Amino acid sequence: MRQLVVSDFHLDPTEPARYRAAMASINRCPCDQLILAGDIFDAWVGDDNASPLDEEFLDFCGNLGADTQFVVGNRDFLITEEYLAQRGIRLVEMVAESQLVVIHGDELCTLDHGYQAFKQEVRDPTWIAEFLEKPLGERQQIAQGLRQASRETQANRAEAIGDAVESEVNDWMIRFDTRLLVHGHTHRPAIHSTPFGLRAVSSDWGDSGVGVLIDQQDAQQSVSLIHLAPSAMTEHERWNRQAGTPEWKRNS
Ligand SMILES: [Mn+2]
Repeated sequence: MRQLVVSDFHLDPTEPARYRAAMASINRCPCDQLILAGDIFDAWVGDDNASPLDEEFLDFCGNLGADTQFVVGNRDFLITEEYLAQRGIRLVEMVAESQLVVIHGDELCTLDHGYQAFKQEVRDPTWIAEFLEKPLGERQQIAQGLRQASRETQANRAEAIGDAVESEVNDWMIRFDTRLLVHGHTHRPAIHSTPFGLRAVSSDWGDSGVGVLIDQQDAQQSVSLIHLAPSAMTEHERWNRQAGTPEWKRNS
């Protein structure tokens, strides 16, 4: 069983070439299951605003392997379960399997107080219902304002504020009793060895990016960083663990 986790494409219909690059890149890494870990789209102001490119990309993902899953990010949390189901994709809050937990990753960035307060506000069902009732043009305008504000905040804040907080990582691994936590959001691809297991982070994307590949064989689990581009796939780092043992070993 090979599961590929990718995130943070930040796709935007004004850049059609990036959709093609994303699909060609994903095609480079055959897998049994694709997990889209959030911020696939740079903005999602309602399913009624989906572009033909958005639909083509989602149809492609939904037709890959079995049970493609979509974990929402902070940019595309308004995408709906019904809309994704029509494209063969299952919307999930997170992937929580015994051997693997996948989240978008913003949950771990608890030093980013401004963002966490904003998240609480916009995830409120009343806020969502009111927002979706607004005309499309107004929703697009609001989203554009929020993106601009987010760019300015990110440019002006300390590096550490946008990263995962170690104690949160530990808490998540203990809470889900997992040895492998995978996420995106921070745009800092790496595999970190932590006291409770591995934390693997996927990248954001330009024409290429870094995904996380989890390979589950009978008695062994492996995880690696996979650099994916339309023309090539390169494995960067691989860790293995024997079933029933807590310890990960780095192989390459
Ligand atoms: Mn994000």
